[in-house]
Amino acid sequence: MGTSEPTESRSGGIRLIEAPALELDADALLADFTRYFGRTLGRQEIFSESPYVYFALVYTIRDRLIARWNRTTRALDSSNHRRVYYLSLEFLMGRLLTNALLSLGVYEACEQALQRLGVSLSVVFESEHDAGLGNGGLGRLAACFLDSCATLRLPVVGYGIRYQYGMFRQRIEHGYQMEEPEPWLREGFPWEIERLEHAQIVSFGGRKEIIVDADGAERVQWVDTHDILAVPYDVPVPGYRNDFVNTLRLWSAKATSAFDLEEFNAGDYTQAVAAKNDAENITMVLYPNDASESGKSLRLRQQYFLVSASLKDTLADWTRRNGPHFSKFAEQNCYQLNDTHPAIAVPELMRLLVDEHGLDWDEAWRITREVMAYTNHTLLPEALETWPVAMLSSMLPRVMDMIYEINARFLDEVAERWPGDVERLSRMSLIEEDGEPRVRMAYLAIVGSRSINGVAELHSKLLQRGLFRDFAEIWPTRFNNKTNGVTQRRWLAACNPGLAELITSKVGNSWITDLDALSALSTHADDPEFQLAWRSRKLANKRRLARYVEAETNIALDPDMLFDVQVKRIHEYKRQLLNVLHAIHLYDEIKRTGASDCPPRAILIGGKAAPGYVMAKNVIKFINDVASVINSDPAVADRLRIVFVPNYNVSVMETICPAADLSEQISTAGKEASGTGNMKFMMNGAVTIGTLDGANIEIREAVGADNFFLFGLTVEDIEQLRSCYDPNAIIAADAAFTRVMHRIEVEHLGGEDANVKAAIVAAIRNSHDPWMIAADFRSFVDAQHRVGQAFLDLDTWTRMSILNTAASGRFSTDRTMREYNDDIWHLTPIAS
Ligand code: HTP
Repeated sequence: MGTSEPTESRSGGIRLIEAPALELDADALLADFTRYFGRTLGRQEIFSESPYVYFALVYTIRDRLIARWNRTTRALDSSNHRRVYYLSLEFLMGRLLTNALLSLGVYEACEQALQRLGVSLSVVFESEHDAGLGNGGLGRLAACFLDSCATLRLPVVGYGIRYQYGMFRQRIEHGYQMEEPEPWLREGFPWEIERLEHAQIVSFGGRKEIIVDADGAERVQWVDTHDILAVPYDVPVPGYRNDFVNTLRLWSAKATSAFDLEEFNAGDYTQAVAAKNDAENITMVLYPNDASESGKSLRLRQQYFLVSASLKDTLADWTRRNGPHFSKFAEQNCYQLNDTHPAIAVPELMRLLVDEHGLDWDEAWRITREVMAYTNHTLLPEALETWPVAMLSSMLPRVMDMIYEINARFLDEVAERWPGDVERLSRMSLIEEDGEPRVRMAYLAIVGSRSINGVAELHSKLLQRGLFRDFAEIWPTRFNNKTNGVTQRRWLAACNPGLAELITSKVGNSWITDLDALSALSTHADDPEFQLAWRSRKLANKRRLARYVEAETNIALDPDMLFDVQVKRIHEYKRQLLNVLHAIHLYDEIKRTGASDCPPRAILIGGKAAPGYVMAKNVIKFINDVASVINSDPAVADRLRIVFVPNYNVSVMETICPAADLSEQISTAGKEASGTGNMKFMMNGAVTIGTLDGANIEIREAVGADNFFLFGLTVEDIEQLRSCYDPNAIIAADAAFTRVMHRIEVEHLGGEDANVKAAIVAAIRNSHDPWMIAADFRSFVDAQHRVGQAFLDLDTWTRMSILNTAASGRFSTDRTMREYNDDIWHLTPIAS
């Protein structure tokens, strides 16, 4: 038993107090739970679905996390550990409760405690809103990184934005995507702690003024600014059973009281209130664009708001611990930029060091270049951010000065190395000059960083050969690869307890923190008894998914069908359309020949389209229209089903990925930087059908070519074919493809909306189709046929499934984070 007295300690002259330790057994949990439920929340009626049960449980758990959190913070504070700040506009955390229970090791105790009250823990989980502060892969990757860093005891702070509206909720109406706001904070977010004491001011607008300081030196000041208050909300990020808790700090925008007062004094009440709204707008909503830039000035404001508040926060922490001395700053700090979204950190750090902390340019630049590291996530041209110089100059005049100066000095360096190469200068300039001048944020990030990485081997190679070639030529050693991963705590242990328990019974539980341990499963891949158990877990997961799907869509799925799944953002390059063409092909085969050698198949597709992405929304409508024809045709009833799963998000994936037999990763080669859904599926024993793209290549290498269904053109094939690509000839030469097009064009399959149909047909038949759907049709259909044959042989299939899980060790973010740490961060894990 812990003592009931609070303990006192000191840190840098400040008195600290800590509440007595809390026990983790069912009795202690129950006592706290009932106190929170009955007293703090003032509730009596208890039932599993009650949001107050959820709240009381979170408070009970949070208390236990806070004790560990404080200890971690103190350990960090008491020594000058090197730290990493992960700057990201997105953290797609999903739900936090299951993860917290597993990390603390109180899952069973909680279950027991609640059982005594007649409450079911699994129902309580459903009360939690997803923290959907991200679009897709990029944001979820950041969340998995945090989980792994905490588990590895690495001092990494996540800095992000506390959007009031996260990713929109998707509803399907008559086959169309409808977007609804997601006010996930409305009932409160019980995990967070507001830390007003760490609020920062972020400035916009204004003008520059030259002043002469006390030493007679001229300095530039940024004055008459419009100031906004950045208020941090901290979310605990627990490591797995290691009493270590990192921080995710999310900033929320508030009007500054000074600003309000000024307006009030001027007697303009309504203006003051309007200004408050204006300020708070900054963190109102997440931009729902995945892999494309919005170009909106509010988005730039969000980026700068996050960056400025976070840098100021870290500098304040530094000076608090070290005084106003920066000679060791670069040794002890590192900022990892998650894509170019926070790239404005480069000139902002320069501004803060030079203007606010009085460093000279060279010293400030030495520091900046040492502490920044940049991760690129995509080669798609539409995702490469540029901001108009005019917009930056009026919104952030002093930051724009810094960019000009960085550029001038950088171009001098280039000119010195390649004298007279004017072409190269304009190619590499941070400012794109043709048309309206714009700042190239990726180049800014590269010039200001010591490390630049891609997210899978192929992607990193293509970056260095293509997009960033000039930069790789000057600074070859700065470029590196860090293949993405996913955390097995969420994506196997928590979401697939049945399989997790079976795995542990065979190979022990070390895989939870050492995923390579799964490789021991491969020796059991042919064991009939183990295969049977493996299949029974998969079947149970498929039943659970079938129940979910039926509740959401009214479509009944037979769990014995092959569950063929493609869930991800809807994007042309991901080729959901190719998937539908295969579905129509199967339909056509079954109708014409009976296709008696093919297993019954359920094709599940899910994902959100950016609200302004017309073609992606067309694809959703088309999928739904094709599905409604096929699903209502009695001739194929027990053979083929197509489901569009609405509102795909983190929690939905937790039900989907344990139940998948087949994982579709069918992007046009060279377009998907990595993919991470592919890894979640593999870990849960799905077999992949995929192109040689992104991390698929590494997945195939890990599991072996025999356990992966490869199809499609390679990056090189695609480059070659592009100039002579003739989809109409491809269709005409392939009888099956011709029949598929006939079903669409002549029989109007999926053609309820004529405009949608026309757009879809035009895309497939377009000889400039960047995604080359028609080029891969035949090879995809053939590979899918091989999938069907393999699935009919249950033993073969189960073996492949086991081997996929067994080979997934490399795709843990624990490995990814170790690589970041070994090559870029160089952090020392904090001792327990
Ligand atoms: C992307 C890519 C995807 C990656 C993911 C995480 C873009 N973030 N932004 N991501 O589309 O392939 O897996 O790196």
